[in-house]
Amino acid sequence: MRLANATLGQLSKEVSRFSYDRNAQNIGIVHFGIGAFHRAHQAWYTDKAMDAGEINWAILGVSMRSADVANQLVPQDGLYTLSERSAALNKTRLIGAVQNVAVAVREREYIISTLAKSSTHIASFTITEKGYCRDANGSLDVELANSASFYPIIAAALRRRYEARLQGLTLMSCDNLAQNGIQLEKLMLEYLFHRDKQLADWFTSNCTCPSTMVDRIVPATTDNDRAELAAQIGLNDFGGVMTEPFSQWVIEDKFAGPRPKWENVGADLVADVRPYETAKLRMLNGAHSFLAYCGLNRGHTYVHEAISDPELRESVLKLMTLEAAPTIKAAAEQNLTSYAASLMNRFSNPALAHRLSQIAIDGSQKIPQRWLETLAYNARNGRQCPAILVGITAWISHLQGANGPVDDPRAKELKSILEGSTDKALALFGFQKPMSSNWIPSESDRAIIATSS
Ligand code: NAI
Ligand code: CS2
Repeated sequence: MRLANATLGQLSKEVSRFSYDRNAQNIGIVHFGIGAFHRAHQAWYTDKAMDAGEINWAILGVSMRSADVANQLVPQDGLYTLSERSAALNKTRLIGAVQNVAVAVREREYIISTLAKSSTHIASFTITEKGYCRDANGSLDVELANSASFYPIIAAALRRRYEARLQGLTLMSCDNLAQNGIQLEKLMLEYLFHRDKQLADWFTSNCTCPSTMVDRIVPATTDNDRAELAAQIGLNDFGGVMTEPFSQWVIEDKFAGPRPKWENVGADLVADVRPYETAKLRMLNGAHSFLAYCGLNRGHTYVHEAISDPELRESVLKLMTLEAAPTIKAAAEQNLTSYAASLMNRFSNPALAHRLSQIAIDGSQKIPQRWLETLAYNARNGRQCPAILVGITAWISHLQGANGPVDDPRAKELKSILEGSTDKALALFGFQKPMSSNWIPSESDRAIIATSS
């Protein structure tokens, strides 16, 4: 039997559940990219906020590329479960925050009209780094944006809100981009200048794009996960997500209108997100990408396997503490040494089957903010980054097919450039610094490189 409103009586009593009345909740948020992460992070916070008394913050999820998640959740009345897993924990909660899921290619008008309602205040995004349609210089690729992106949908909804003299929208990126709100605002304005100049001024004065730092490790759910989950909860849940106990959400407090009181359920509303996002992107995500490319090259499948490889472990610690941490202007309450130690523990979680191949996807969209910012900062200060250089070597062998087909929007471009020249490849990202001229790999670097080439 499948999880749905009608079968909740069969759901195991071990599964914790919300107590608010879903039928009394209007949609207040339209979320683009309703993948695993949104369901395990923002929707989880919003579910808790509604359980704490917030009203009219139900979520309409939008899938831009396929009907998969709609097929998972719509027959389940939007219901799914979230399982927090570690060596000592397996805790499952029923989530009711997602009211419906729409597929952009066939429900465009429904999505636009929902965004244009006075009761909708926030459009949020987890559409992957490539979903923002940026070119190599970080500007909008207008042709790509006009093809199958969220930009035309948002522009059409903003036009209706403008003509109806409604309040503007808050556009909130929850993707792993540096200064994600600033980038989204810049790109949205570039689109409006092309598409609807008059609206550009209204957008600037009436809409906001807060930056966020989002952190929760959420591997793609596998069929095996779903089978284990069914046995555990007593129903089939095709939309279930698996994650770690840890979660963090730091949000710039800059909203065009109302928002849920996420601060009452564990999120942090701050004036400046930068210290948190820089630490997270350069330390956690920088280490993740290192483990992905070097771990795959050394025959590992999962993060927890790669982090227990002594040579990789040593290099990851160096990358986080000696290369990334010195580039971060930490906030008073941040302790980057204990942050690195906590990351090592999180990476070691044996209950999360986090595939290195999932992290290896879209490296061209990830490496700039995860490694190149660190590299450039240290190069300006006369310091080397041997661990990152080892990572780049492994990434290059990945791009040349060492681990099978390469899933990256710029795979062809990079592969054609890769005649063994690291600098040429990095120049693609506008990264011109000479970086490997006098680098002498250490013994353990050489060991890792040997398995990477
Ligand atoms: P997912 O694969 O489950 O979902 C990706 C979503 O993005 C899907 O809805 C897909 O349709 C959409 N998408 C993919 N390419 C797109 C494009 N070119 N244009 C528009 N939409 C597109 O992945 P997941 O786990 O939900 O992660 C999504 C994003 O969330 C990541 O790329 C990252 O930026 C962020 N994130 C993920 C975390 C995780 O551990 N999974 C943790 C922190 C952030
Ligand atoms: C991972 C991230 O797939 C990847 O690129 O590095 O999704 C990572 O799991 C999250 O940023 C953790 O918060």
